[in-house]
Amino acid sequence: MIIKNPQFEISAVKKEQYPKNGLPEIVLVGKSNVGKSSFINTMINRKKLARTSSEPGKTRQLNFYNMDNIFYFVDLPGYGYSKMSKQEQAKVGEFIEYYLANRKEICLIIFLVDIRHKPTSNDFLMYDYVIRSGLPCIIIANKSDKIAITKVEEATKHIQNQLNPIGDIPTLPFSSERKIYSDNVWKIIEKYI
Ligand SMILES: Nc1nc2c(ncn2[C@@H]2O[C@H](COP(=O)(O)OP(=O)(O)O)[C@@H](O)[C@H]2O)c(=O)[nH]1
Ligand SMILES: [Mg+2]
Repeated sequence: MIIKNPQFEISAVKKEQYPKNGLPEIVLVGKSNVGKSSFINTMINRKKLARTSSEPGKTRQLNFYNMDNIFYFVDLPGYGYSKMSKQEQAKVGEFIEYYLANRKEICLIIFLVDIRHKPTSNDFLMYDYVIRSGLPCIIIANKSDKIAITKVEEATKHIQNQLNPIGDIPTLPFSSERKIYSDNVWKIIEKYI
């Protein structure tokens, strides 16, 4: 899919501000710095439509990016930000859980982890919320440019084995530096919209 006119629509801090047009939403979930904003930019070939700096203060902010009035990418606050207090982190977790459980427009959750590392305890916790929400989900093993290209398939499989040993959740490599992975992700996204 080629998005012609991607637009940042709103940073919503309360649910009254969420879009009311009923377009399907594809939600990016992952810890701070894993590459959620970069993922959006790479998928639409823009350098900085989605802001890639983490703003740990804005724990309840959802950024809605309108993709040609076909769907939204929704950039969620990252969890596990090291400078956040335990209390703040718990609040982010609750907020994300509430949004996932109640927002009818969500058609797919894109769960990002770092291909180089074992998922963190926060990753496992958040993955659990995602699965319990019952919503369709895919796992993205991001930053795959950081490992040798010949290791990517094996490392992706390894991430899947850790999070989803049954193997029923599609798990794909991705990199904001290497464009080659976007097409496969687009194919999946198109199916869910
Ligand atoms: N090498 C590499 N760096 C990445 C990739 N994706 C994101 N980054 C970098 O990781 C940092 C955090 O990215 P960002 O998109 O802001 O993460 P977010 O907090 O999850 O939204 C930035 O410095 C990005 O340039 C990737 O696929 N490969
Ligand atoms: Mg971000």
